[in-house]
Amino acid sequence: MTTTLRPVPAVGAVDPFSPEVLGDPLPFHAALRDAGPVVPLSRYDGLYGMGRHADVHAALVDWQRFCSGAGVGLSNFRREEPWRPPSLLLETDPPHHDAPRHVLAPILGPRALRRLQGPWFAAAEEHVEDLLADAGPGETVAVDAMPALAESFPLRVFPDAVGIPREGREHLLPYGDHLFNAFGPSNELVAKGAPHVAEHAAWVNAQCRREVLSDDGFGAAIWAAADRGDITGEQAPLVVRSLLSAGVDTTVHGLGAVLRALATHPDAWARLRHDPALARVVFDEAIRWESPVQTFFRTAEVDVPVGDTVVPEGAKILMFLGSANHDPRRWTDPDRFDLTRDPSGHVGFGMGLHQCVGQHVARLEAAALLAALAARVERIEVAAEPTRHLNNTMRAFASQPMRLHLG
Ligand code: HEM
Ligand code: OVM
Repeated sequence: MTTTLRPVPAVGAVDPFSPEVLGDPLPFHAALRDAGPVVPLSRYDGLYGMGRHADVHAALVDWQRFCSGAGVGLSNFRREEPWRPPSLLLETDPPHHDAPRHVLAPILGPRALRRLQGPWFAAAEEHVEDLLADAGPGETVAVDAMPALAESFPLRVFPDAVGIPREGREHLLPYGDHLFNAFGPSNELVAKGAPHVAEHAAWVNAQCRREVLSDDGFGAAIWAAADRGDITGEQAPLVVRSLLSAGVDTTVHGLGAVLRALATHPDAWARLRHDPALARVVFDEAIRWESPVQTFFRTAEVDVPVGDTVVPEGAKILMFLGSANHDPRRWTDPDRFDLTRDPSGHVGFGMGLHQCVGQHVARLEAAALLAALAARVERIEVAAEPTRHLNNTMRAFASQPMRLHLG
């Protein structure tokens, strides 16, 4: 038998979780896509990476061969102890995935969310009024859009909708930040969060108990499903935990993305102001463009041939969602934020069985906040370059100084 030793392309030797790549991922993504449909990433033992849209899409819908049950981070749960009990949604395969997904999907679906539309649009108006205080038409208000809008608005509406108490909500963002770091390798970003995880996790876990939750939120609806026998009483708190894990930081940086897009594309802001129904396309194109969730891993259930490579059974494969969303093989002028394109088919919310079950919640938050801003703000101007917050999984902002010109 002859074995062909193919040289690892140079890009394969780069650490995708280094501060350099996390801070500026597009050049790495381009090299990865050009190196082939699947590329060994030699910095991590036995790891492969996929960066082209067609291959990432195909792998995400092929849950039989690219499984999630061994974890969707670098760590293989079949060999290593997970840092927390695995998610019943994200980190499972059928048949275990089925019941939790069937329970959660209608609770977060468009029909159920209609109840929140009025209250969230009103909350967004109040939020923007508070921010603009008594500034009038023609005046300008300087804000850092991250704390003032992207963080504070989701934190104002989402925990209430889940039904958790006010006390202790400051644990939510650091818990999510650590969780999303922990999908990556145990580098300095993980080490920085480690001393405080236990505290944050203990608080988050305590909020998942039925006695703690209000009787009209997503949390109560999950417990009602346990009463009906659709999931067990042991599963219910872990399903609530999925909301508190996946529902906060993601929307913060999703809103950060859309605010960045609108501040740097005044024509898009003008179009949105004239046609508020554009909010949905604006948000989805911003999710494609920025891809706030950059990566998730899968594990090969069997030997999987991809191009002229065989990904061996048990190997981890890193799916570069952000790269797929910028693949010129799929998108025209992919790095451009462009409202005239149809962003559907982007993988910023994933694809297939695990596609984001909370995406309607994220879209409603964005629609509410953008409508409230559009009603008062004529022009958004970048006041200074944004600063990044590095995370092993998320493309995140620390700050976005802006000037809001009131109309
Ligand atoms: C799954 C992104 C908001 C809850 C996912 C996945 C992605 C994603 C990429 C797929 C993971 C995979 O395939 O392994 C995002 C982004 C968001 C967002 C970019 C905001 C802009 C939310 C919100 C919630 C949520 C608001 C909760 C209300 C979940 C859950 C899953 C998930 C529970 C796992 C679903 C499953 O495995 O069946 N999300 N998400 N997400 N998301 Fe989101
Ligand atoms: C979960 C979970 C956690 C993080 C992310 C996510 C993006 C889901 O605990 O189910 O989806």
